[in-house]
Amino acid sequence: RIDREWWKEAVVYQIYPRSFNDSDGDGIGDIPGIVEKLDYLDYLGVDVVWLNPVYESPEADNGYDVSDYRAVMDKFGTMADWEELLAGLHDRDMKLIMDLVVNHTSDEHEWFVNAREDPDSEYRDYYVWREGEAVEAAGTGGAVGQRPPNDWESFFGGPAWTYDEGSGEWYLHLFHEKQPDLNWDNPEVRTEIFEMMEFWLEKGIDGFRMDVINVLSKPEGLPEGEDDDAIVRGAEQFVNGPRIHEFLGEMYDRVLSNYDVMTVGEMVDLSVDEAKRFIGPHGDGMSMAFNFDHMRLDFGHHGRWDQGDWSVKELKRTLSHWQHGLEEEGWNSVYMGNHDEPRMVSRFGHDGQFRRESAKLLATVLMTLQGTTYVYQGDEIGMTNYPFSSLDEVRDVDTIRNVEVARQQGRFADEEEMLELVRHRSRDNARTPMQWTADDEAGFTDGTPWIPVNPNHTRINVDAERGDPESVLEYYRRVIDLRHEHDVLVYGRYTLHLPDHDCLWVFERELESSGEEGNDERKAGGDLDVDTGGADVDADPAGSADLDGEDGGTDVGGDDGQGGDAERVL
Ligand code: ISL
Repeated sequence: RIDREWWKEAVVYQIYPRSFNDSDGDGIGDIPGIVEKLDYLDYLGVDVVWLNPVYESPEADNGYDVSDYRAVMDKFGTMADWEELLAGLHDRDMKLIMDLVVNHTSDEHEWFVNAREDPDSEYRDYYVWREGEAVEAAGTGGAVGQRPPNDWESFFGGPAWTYDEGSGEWYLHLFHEKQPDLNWDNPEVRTEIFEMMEFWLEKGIDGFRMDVINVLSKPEGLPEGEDDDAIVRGAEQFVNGPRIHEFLGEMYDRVLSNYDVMTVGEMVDLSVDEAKRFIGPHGDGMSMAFNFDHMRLDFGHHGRWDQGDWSVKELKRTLSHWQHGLEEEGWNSVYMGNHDEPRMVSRFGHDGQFRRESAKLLATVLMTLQGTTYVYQGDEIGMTNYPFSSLDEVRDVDTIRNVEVARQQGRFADEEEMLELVRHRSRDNARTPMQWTADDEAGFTDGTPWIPVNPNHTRINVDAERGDPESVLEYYRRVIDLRHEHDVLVYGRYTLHLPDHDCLWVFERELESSGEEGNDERKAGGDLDVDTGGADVDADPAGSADLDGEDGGTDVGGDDGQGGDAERVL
């Protein structure tokens, strides 16, 4: 029996508002700009929009440093604009999920401003403050200095602690120093966050994408890092920390369980077994999680800021591991790129001669695996990495900091080697403006964009793709439709064939008919040609050749000529 949920059947489209569409010519995308493109989203056929943070923020980390959770950032528009966006999506039968960034706030949030100014304030304990350790500062003739309270590192490079002159204590920040970590052990903090979530849920949103949600709980005593292979020093101490399930369980009981919403937790360093403690029947009520295993395949010896090789075999092994792992329990989030990763066609495909083909192939992977599918803006037209020729073109703090760390470690033979890494790894590859047209600035803005537009926008843009049956965009539309038409693509069991083959990734999806009344369109056959041995994946003859590709193997629907009542895809 199919355990149906609307969010399992959804195709989610991720919008990075800064880079989507600028309506007022200030060079920064905005909410009215998104509203202008609602018909485009409708045409694409997606069901849910995940909006990256649009809250008030000084933007040390492009909105992941929130200074007011209940206000929309001026540059992005007003609350009225946001309400228009929500209504516009709902009118078109689409849903909206918001980014929930609650591991940290901005240091300009009033809680932190109070906490820093007045150590006796009730807000002090909203954050994590500790005294440093006294040390003999080398070469200073015996003067005593201080080292941070422990050796944890920030994800953006350098120590996870910043010293506060005023109070003589240090505060914890797993990310930028302008992103102090909240103290989730404090019940007041939890209540504040839960009330804030209710504020947005009462406005009618349909769920949350939860930023780094599995690092909220820090162990008592904040022990030093022990694992030399950890993603950052100390990670094994705060990833899935001691009270994490208690906190998320409380969030579910007090808030989320009262609404019909979807939640997707972004979880660093997550394994299949750990995932089941967050999602599924034995979890904390969360719908699904983003894991990073396939995003780490191309890490090098020094981790993320080092380029390694990946292979198709490893990719299919990794994704198959998650497909099987969450088959009975839990639910996958299927994604191959987002605002923190390089462009998927450049990373897992080919962004030169075979760009179109590989973008379509990757779209096929996204739409035919089990799980909820996520499409990052621009991937639907096969946007590529940016050809950085100087660090001046980089805006991202993560890139700038980590390049600096690698430079200090003497890891670059020359500038070109550094730029080569940036061209592969920088988050800014995915943050260049959406390419709407071949015009100046790709039709993104009438002004000067906050980050350069990819020069290939003259070739790769929505205008050029729209209506061209060979285009990546039209392919996305068809394959999204196909997924919507066939339960087997959403719920069907996944079986991998030829696991050891170096370049073929062959898998099967299979679903027994649910046998429910009035559900005929979900059963086998439907309006599809049945098992004619090849180009029968699309009822629309004009489109079928394209979906099928050149190997003629795809086959959706049918009783397989054996009289069974099942849907099957190979
Ligand atoms: O891109 C990375 C930087 O090292 C990732 O490790 C990333 O920081 C991690 O995936 C968490 O990402 C999320 O939280 C960050 C924010 O910068 C990212 O944009 C967000 O997706 C801090 O809020």
